[in-house]
Amino acid sequence: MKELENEDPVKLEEFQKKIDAEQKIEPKDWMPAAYRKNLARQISQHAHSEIIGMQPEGNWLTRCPSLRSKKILLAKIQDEGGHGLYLYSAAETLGVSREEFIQMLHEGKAKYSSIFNYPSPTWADIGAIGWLVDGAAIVNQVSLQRTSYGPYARAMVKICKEESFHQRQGYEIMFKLSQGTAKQKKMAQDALDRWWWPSIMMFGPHDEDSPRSALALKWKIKRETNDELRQKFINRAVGQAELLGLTVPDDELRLKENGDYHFGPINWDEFYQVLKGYGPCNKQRLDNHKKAHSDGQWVREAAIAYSKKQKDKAA
Ligand code: BYC
Repeated sequence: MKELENEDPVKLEEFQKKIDAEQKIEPKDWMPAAYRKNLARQISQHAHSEIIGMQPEGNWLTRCPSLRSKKILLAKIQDEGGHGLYLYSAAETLGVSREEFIQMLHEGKAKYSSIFNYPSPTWADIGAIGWLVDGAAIVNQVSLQRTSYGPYARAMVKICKEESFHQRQGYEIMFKLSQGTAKQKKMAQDALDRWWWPSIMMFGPHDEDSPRSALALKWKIKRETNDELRQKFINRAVGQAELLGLTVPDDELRLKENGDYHFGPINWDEFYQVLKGYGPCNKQRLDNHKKAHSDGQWVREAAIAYSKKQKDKAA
C-alpha cells in the first residue's frame, strides 16, 4: 500500500500484531503516519459534527411546547457540546491542536456529518432528529467503543450512554405527536419523510465506494463497515416506525428471509452535493459556527490570561 511505503516493516508488523490482539494503541505508542492522520481526521470530523449538530435543535429552544420539553432539549444540546469537547481532546492527543482542527473546518478542509445540513422547520423535526439521527449515531458509536485507539474508544463509552437518552427523548416526541390530533400525526409523518433518507446516508458511501474503509478496518479504527451499520440501523428503525403507526418513505422496503430489510436505492447525488457544500443549510451552519467562534475570542483570551496569572502566582 502506498501509504505504508515509508514505514519500518518490523514496527508495522508489531503494530498490526497489537491491533490483532485487541490491545489499545495509546498516544505515546508508535503508530504508522497514515493511522495517525486518518484517526485525527475521523475524530476531529466527529467532534465538528457534535458541535455543528447543536444548531438544528438549538433552533427550537425558544419554542419548545412545554417547560419539561425545554429542560430536556437544553440538557441534550449541552450533552452534544460536551461530546464535541471529549472528542477534540481525544483528537489532540494525536498532535494537532483544537485551534488547527477548527481552522480546517472553517476553511472547508474538514467535513462534519452531512445530516446537519438539513433544516428543522417544525417541532416534529426535533423528534425525528433524536429518534433517527441519534439512533443512527448510536449504532455507529457502539461499534466505535471497540475502536483500536484508546482515547477515542474511552470517549465513546460515555458518549453512548448519553446518546441512548437522546434517542428516547426524540422517540417520545414522535410518540406523543403520532398519538395526537390528525394534524400532529401528519407533522410527525412529514418529519419522518424528510429525515429518513438523510439518516441512512449518515453511514457514508456503500462499502465498495468507501475509499477509507480498507485500512480503517484493518487497523480497527472502524469495527464494522458502512453498509453493515446502515443495515443494523434500518432493521431497528423500521419496527420503531411501525410502533408509531408511521410509514417509512421507501416503497421497496421488505423483510428478507435472513431478517434484514431490503431497502430502495439511496440518492448518492444528493449526498455528494451536500458534502460539496450545496445542502440546504451548509452555508448557514458554517457561518454560524464562524461567528460564534469569533464572538468567543475574548472568552478564550481571558481564560488563557487568567490561567497564566494563576501559574505566575504559584511560581
Ligand atoms: N457526512 O471512505 P468513507 C451526532 C465522507 S454526530 C459527511 O466511508 P470513513 C449528533 C468521509 O469523511 C455523529 N461526510 O469515510 C450530534 C470521506 O471524506 P474525507 C457523527 C461523510 O471516514 C448532534 C468520504 O466521505 N458521527 O451523533 O471511513 C445531534 C468517504 O467516506 C459522511 C461520526 O462522525 C457523512 N455522513 O467513514 C445529534 C462517526 N460519510 O474525510 C446527533 C465517526 C462519509 O476523506 N465517523 N463521509 O474527505 C465515522 O464512523 C466515519 O468517518 C464515517 C465515514 C462512517 C462517517
